[in-house]
Amino acid sequence: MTTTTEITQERRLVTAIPGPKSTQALQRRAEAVSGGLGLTFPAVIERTHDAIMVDIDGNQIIDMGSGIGVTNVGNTASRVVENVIEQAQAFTHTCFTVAPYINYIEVCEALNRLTPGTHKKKSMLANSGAEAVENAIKIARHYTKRPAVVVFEHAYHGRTNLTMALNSKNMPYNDGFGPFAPAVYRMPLPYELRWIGPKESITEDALEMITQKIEKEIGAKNVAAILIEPIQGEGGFITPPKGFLPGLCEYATKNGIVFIADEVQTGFARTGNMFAMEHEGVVPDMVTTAKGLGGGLPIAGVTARAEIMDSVHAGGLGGTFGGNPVSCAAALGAIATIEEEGLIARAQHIGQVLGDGLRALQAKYPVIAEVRGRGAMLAIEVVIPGSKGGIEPDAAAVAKVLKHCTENGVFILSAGTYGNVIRFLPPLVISDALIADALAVLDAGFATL
Ligand code: PLZ
Repeated sequence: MTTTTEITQERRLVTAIPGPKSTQALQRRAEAVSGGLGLTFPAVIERTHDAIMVDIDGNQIIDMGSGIGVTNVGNTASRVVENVIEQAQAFTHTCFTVAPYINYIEVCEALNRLTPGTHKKKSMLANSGAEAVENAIKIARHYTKRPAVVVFEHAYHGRTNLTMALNSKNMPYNDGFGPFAPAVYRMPLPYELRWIGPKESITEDALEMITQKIEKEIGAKNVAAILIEPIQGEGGFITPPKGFLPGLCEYATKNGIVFIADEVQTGFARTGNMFAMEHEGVVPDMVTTAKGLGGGLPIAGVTARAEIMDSVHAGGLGGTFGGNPVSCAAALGAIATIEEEGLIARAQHIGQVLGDGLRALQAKYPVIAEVRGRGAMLAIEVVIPGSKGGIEPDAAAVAKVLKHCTENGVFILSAGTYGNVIRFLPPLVISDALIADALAVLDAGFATL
């Protein structure tokens, strides 16, 4: 078998998608795997490198999703792979709270250094984004001795019981899985395209509405945490208007509320900064990370002001696998790749190249109402032109365009509360040529509508 680094960075179809081998494997999947799991791309993957995935039929597929914003450093990035092999040969597990090891400490040091703010920080590690968010809320409640948590419309935070309570979308995440955890309050989000009030004063009006609701419906002194994604991921890359995140952070600080940034999808160079809160100079009290941190291996982090993290008694936080040494080795490889390969600048470059391409499509196809996002986290929202307000969501059109992309070997994800958003999360090492090729396929997809 060829090594992954020998995979040429080009799209190449040798069968239909799915090909015969994938079709057979997907039949086995249907027999063996729970029907509760979704399927976005119907091809079974065998090898990957940088921005190309190769399926078991030998098709080379352009990766515009990075496993939902995980392989920011590229698929099978060399520093990640080498670190994983070396660590697996040394040892694979002790449980950090039983017998510690150095790379867990090094990942915490890196998170403390890289997350926004120069104050004294401390971290803990977990296995998934949802687990990081659960821990963040546990810690914020313990520190403030307050119960309430404030979240936002269109938010997504995970699939565990507490994080389902934080989600804003019923189908498919929450439906039939309740009852959910209490003391969660959902606030309006300034979603510019769909905001009913005047757009000129959206930031001020949204902040006024939210702070009033907090005061009247909960009481600020009962709020442990305000939790927000700086750009909403599953919600459709909704990017709050300028001044909103700083205003919210300021309100939290004034009221002794822990301001938590869920940077699970936005973190690790994705948006053209190491963390998305940096775009407006916001310094959250606490940051949750996962996805891009591990460069493909499961790991998550909670990083916060030292006094918040240390407010918990010893033994109050933990878990068997959290910060597994192999995942920590991968994380150190991913972080080194971001810093040594200049991937923050690459994300900004992708934002320009891909953004220009998407804006050109918007000019050509009136169904594209908006191009939004930052850096290499961009999305387009698809609507029915001439519908009520001109913004009626068109999820069927998105499904049709993405079907075309799939059949032509380009993997692209949808998103959005209304399922009408196409989101782009390419590995940050993707070449301009592959971006251009993916855009051409997308263009042809829109032409089929
Ligand atoms: N917070 C902001 O984006 C995960 C979900 C995929 P886990 N988003 C992808 C799916 O269908 O389950 C996410 C996120 C933000 C938290 C999470 C949860 O991260 O690692 O999936 O638990």
